[in-house]
Amino acid sequence: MACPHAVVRAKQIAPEDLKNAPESFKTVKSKTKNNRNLEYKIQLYVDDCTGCGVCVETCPAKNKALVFSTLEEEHKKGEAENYRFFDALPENVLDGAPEETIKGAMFKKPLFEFSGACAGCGETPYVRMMTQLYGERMVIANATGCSSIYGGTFPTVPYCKTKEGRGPVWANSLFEDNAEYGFGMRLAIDSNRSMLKLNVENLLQSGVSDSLKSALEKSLSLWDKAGSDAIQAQDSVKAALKAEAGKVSEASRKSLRKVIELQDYFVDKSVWILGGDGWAYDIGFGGLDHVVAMNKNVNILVLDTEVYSNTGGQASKSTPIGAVAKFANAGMRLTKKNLGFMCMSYGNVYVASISMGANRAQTLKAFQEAEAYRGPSIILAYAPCIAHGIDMMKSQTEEKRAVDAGYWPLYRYNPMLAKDGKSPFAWETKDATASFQEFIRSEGRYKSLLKTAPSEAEAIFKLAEEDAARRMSFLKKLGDIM
Ligand SMILES: Cc1ncc(C[n+]2csc(CCOP(=O)(O)OP(=O)(O)O)c2C)c(N)n1
Ligand code: SF4
Ligand code: SF4
Repeated sequence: MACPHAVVRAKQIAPEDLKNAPESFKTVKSKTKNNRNLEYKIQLYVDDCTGCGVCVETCPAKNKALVFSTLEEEHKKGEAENYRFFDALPENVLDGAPEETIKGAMFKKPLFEFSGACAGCGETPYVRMMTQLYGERMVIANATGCSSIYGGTFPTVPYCKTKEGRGPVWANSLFEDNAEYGFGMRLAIDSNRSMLKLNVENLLQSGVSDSLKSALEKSLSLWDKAGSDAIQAQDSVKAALKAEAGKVSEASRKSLRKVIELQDYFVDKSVWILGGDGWAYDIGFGGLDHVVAMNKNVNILVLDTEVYSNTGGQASKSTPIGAVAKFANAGMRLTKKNLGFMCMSYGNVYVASISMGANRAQTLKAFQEAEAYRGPSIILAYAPCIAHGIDMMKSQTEEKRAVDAGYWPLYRYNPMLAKDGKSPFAWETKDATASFQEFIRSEGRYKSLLKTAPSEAEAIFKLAEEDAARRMSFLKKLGDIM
């Protein structure tokens, strides 16, 4: 889950699929409850490993399961043949490991792989995970920033597809209008789906073959579902539509043509609007605010590095007090904007603040709830970056340190719970177990204040701690008042 470059993959494998495995391809018995005697394998795609070391550092075992090795050594051991064999094996074998669990989600093929992000990037594990969950039917509007550069620097594109040809649809618009861009995609999908439904109803009325009729009726009965049943039903409709061509009456021909044109819309798309804090908190904020207030089903993922990373680390309204950034050379002096609260104040917006390395289960839950909520959702994801002046091998453990030190909050606000008479706000941040001062002073972006504003540094560090405590205590109280 932690590898920023999707190099570490896990699969369950049916024993019969191992018949032609290379000799060096080792597996162990899968521990899931399955009745196919499945084997389990973690494979590294060694040729695409950046050597960032995040996996080594993140491994929770006392005796680390992973150790550094050279590419030459791994080639000698046959790992190139191994990953090629692994890649060709059936994907998404989820027996005994439902997609809702971390294990199940990680058995799914990442549909974002080997991007050009910096080694150890804190943003990309979130993007990869999002594609494992929804990539087969997702549409992405990407704000300009690191995520658009590693997301699509032509001619390479890290977004990929399954063997069936399904994968994310991705596009990048301007920095200043990305939320609106994704909103437009939502409106277009909604319009295409209503047009499709209308034409299916016309077709059923004017008469079609029994096989097409039953396939269409099945898909209509799953209209609001997006799971594998709905995808299979859509595939059956597509096959039946192909067989129907040339057979239908004159009266049905126009509707049939329209249904064929829109046949990929039986299953709803999952719309994701991505970008950094420079986009979401600053330059694209007006549009983002407008879009969440429109109450349409869009998901927004803010990759929060607390600076404009792609242009070299300028301060944004997400930069906290004391952090040194461009345009805040002597340390940021104003508090970090509370974007989560601003969105929560509407009451109809799903909001989550997450940090993968601190709580993987909460991260997964936030993605799942955001996607399941049929209104606007926003996830604020803490993302360490080279601009923070840290050892990027520690990007995931730094996410945990930030939460342990009371620097970054974990919470979820789910409007659905309020509808059921429950409290919509879940405060998931434990009281700090580590020193705030130690945490910030270990990062270059704060430490450098001792050089850029030596006479004020100590006072500003104190202010930074007080301000973080104030923000935490404000958020913590929301459970009682929201
Ligand atoms: C209106 C506008 N202003 C400035 C830029 C230049 N620009 C491109 S990416 C970027 C930084 C993006 O920062 P952020 O949104 O925080 O994303 P990150 O790179 O941190 O992922 C800037 C300033 C632009 N493309 N458009
Ligand atoms: S070293 Fe980095 S890129 Fe290579 S497998 Fe580990 S986490 Fe992934
Ligand atoms: S600059 Fe930061 S956010 Fe951008 S790719 Fe590098 S580590 Fe990731």
